[in-house]
Amino acid sequence: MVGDESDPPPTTCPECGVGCQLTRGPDPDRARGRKGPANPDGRLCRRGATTFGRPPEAERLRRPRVRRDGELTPVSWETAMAAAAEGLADARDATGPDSLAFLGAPRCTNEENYLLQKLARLCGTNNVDNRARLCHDQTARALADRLGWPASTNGLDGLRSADVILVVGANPAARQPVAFDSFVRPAVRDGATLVHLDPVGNETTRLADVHLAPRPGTDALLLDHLSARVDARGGVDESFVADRTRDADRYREELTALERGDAAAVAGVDDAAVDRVAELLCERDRTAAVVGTGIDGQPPVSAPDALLNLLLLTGNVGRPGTGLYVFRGLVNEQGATDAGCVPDKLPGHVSVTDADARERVGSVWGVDPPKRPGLDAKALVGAFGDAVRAALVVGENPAVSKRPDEWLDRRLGGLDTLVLVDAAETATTPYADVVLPAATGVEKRGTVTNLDRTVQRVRPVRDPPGDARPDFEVLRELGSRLTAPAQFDFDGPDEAFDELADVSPAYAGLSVGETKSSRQWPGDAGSTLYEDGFETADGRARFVGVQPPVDAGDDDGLRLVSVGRANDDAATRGDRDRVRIHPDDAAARDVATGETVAVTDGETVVEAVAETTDDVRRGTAVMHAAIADPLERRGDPNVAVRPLRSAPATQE
Ligand SMILES: Nc1nc2c(c(=O)[nH]1)N[C@H]1C(S)=C(S)[C@@H](COP(=O)(O)OP(=O)(O)OC[C@H]3O[C@@H](n4cnc5c(=O)[nH]c(N)nc54)[C@H](O)[C@@H]3O)O[C@H]1N2
Ligand SMILES: Nc1nc2c(c(=O)[nH]1)N[C@H]1C(S)=C(S)[C@@H](COP(=O)(O)OP(=O)(O)OC[C@H]3O[C@@H](n4cnc5c(=O)[nH]c(N)nc54)[C@H](O)[C@@H]3O)O[C@H]1N2
Ligand code: SF4
Ligand SMILES: [Mo]
Repeated sequence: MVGDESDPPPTTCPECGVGCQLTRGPDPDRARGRKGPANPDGRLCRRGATTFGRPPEAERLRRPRVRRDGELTPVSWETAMAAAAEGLADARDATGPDSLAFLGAPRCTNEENYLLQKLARLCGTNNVDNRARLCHDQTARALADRLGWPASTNGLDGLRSADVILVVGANPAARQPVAFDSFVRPAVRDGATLVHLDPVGNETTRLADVHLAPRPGTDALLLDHLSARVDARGGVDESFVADRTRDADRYREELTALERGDAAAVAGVDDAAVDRVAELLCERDRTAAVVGTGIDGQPPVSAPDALLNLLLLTGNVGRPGTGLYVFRGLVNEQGATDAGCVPDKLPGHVSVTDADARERVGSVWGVDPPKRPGLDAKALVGAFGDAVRAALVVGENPAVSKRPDEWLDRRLGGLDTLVLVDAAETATTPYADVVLPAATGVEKRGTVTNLDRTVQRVRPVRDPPGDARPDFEVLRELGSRLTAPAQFDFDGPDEAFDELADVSPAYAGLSVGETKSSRQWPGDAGSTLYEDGFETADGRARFVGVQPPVDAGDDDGLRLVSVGRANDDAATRGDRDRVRIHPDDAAARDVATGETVAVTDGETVVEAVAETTDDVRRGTAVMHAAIADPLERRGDPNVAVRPLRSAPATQE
């Protein structure tokens, strides 16, 4: 039971990776902001203020259910847990540990994530992942491989002392609004220059001094081009490059081979504007970069690597006011990875192939974790019904996907056992064999780690509805049923955190006491990482080569850009239902603002309301992920937009 004290202690907003502090106010439906490291003014955004209503009370799951004769039937916790454990154990015994999949949980605490991956590994598999991670995968990999840690290099407060802030493929003004308003906006007010690099103008662009709108997918080329300009202008920080990096010579040789002007033409940006940004980078002392989902996921090209090259070339890593910020999405996306919910990494980002690391973890766990990396979230769902026979899904909704419905139906329906732990009914529930009702982030205890590595307390500010329980309890119970009970004999989250800090190099020495309510990892560094050296074998950061050439795309079609997330329950209809195109493209297609149009990849047709706007670069069509998803299934980035009135009648 949660006490009724008039000023309850604060908890961390469960809605996004910024990690604002909040508490219950006099109005039970509205959260009240409390000062914290990420919201120093105690501010909340609309989404945070309304978190108590998410998911809506009426949609909350209250009872455990088990499928009987085809129907999900309410049962006791004991019956549900027995069924869940039996389903997972049966698959493991019949087809081996790698026939299990563990998916989740960026919505869950560090302690819950720690338990989830420990459960997977003590069951004998590294098949544990979460899909939110994959949206920032290239950025995280670039950071980990080249600097040391897959996380923002600096604390949010560092943005206040930046001279130039480069926002790439992100819309923090709308998606991480309190971080934007508390750190970016004041920096700009004090004279910092905001450069927005995005094919679409959005809320963030409104504050920007320069907007570079490259063709989607050409960022790496544009960023390499910027580096070439900086080098040509003499803007390279030669002593930083000489003392702290390696492989710069080869990179700079490749830069000189880039054709002037050509790169700008392929990226479709004004060459003079590129020059202006290069000049800024040369003249100003401190540049920080903020990235979102828009520059990730374009293999074989890695735009984050090109961005990191640019920052290293200009000496913009390892000092306050510089660095690379990964503006993560979900509340504990950073912490889920840190805690080891990754198929190839143990807690603290050490490789499962590292024998010493396995042994160190094994000495605490009683057995060594498996050495073969598991499958990632995408591959796991792809193996459902084949190699994977049973899955535990904690706070994820894999039925929302870019894959065709029939494919998903076959995958999700092909499992022998699907155990779902969620706070609400989702599109995945109809496939579940066991459904366990979860408490949400405002109803449980533990810690979460935000987008600048700050570990903060989560405290229950109300009771969960019905029989819903914190994921921690569910995972502890499953762990003791499926593995050595002593390994899951935790008193509560604090004991699990201590074990996490014990086995994890990142968290080593970190403790988050009741009084000291936030700490940044790694425990021995300040908020700025790499001031004295990089966490690499030789302490230096490596340059990688100029990225391979990109295909600028087909000039006849419109290149589809999807923004937002399919699962954003806060998106307004106006946001969700429209397609935005440039006025010239609209005129060429005889499309007017406000009219209903068909957007098609040649196979799937999606109806949307047209909006013509200069915010969108020529040759692109911008849609919300909620309706754009079906158009992305074929992997062809081009779509046609035509007025519905001239669409051919469907055949009878
Ligand atoms: N209100 C609200 N806030 C949220 C969420 C929510 O559901 N609602 N979800 C949270 C989550 S989970 C996430 S992951 C974050 C997402 O946060 P963001 O990543 O900031 O989300 P988007 O608004 O989709 O911004 C992506 C940007 O990338 C741009 N882009 C697309 N392709 C390219 C390209 O090739 N190059 C470049 N440079 N840019 C490109 C798009 O035009 C778009 O402006 O938001 C978080 N915040
Ligand atoms: N096709 C497609 N795929 C996408 C995206 C897209 O736009 N389209 N977006 C990508 C992005 S950016 C993200 S972040 C992911 C998001 O994908 P998911 O994480 O799968 O989706 P969400 O709807 O954000 O959250 C899943 C569930 O968590 C539950 N939940 C909330 N709090 C708790 C809790 O404390 N415990 C438990 N057990 N459950 C809880 C909610 O009820 C919700 O049903 O999807 C990625 N994949
Ligand atoms: S910015 Fe994010 S963490 Fe802060 S109140 Fe808004 S949703 Fe919550
Ligand atoms: Mo996300």
